[in-house]
Amino acid sequence: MAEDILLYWGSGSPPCWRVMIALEEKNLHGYKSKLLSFDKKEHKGPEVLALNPRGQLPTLKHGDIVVNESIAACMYLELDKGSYLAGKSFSMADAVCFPYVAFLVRFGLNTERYPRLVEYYELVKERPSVKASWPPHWLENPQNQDTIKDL
Ligand SMILES: N[C@@H](CCC(=O)N[C@@H](CS)C(=O)NCC(=O)O)C(=O)O
Repeated sequence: MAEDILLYWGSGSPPCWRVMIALEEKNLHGYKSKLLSFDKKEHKGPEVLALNPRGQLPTLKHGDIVVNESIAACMYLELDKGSYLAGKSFSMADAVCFPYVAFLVRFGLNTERYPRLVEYYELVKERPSVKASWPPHWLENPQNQDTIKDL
């Protein structure tokens, strides 16, 4: 897997750094990387803009999959099937983060573009604690919206 990963990053950027820590912790030492200069505005060059229209770093590319948000990149590196945010067991991290994941799905997250996130969503939404607290008006109207479908 490591050799299929390409990370565009900038020195001293906390979002970049967290992805690099995650890559090391996952023993993906052989990953490819491109260090770009913020001073020279290299993050606004065509190579990055083609992958990340916001022209921000980090940008993580794994094969055809591009992950631009650093926390999403960390999650991408973490999420095996059946994995919660902090490993094989449900933890407070899931309680803190899941409502926002569900919010994204509710408002039309492009499920084809974010398959790992959807796997996580499907896993957690079945938990009794989550079912017991599901927003009542979502139950009344289960139809998801398409506000962010192009994201
Ligand atoms: N929410 C993004 C933030 C990324 C971000 O703000 N990166 C900064 C460097 S720390 C950047 O590329 N700034 C240049 C710009 O916004 O033009 C993430 O976590 O990946």
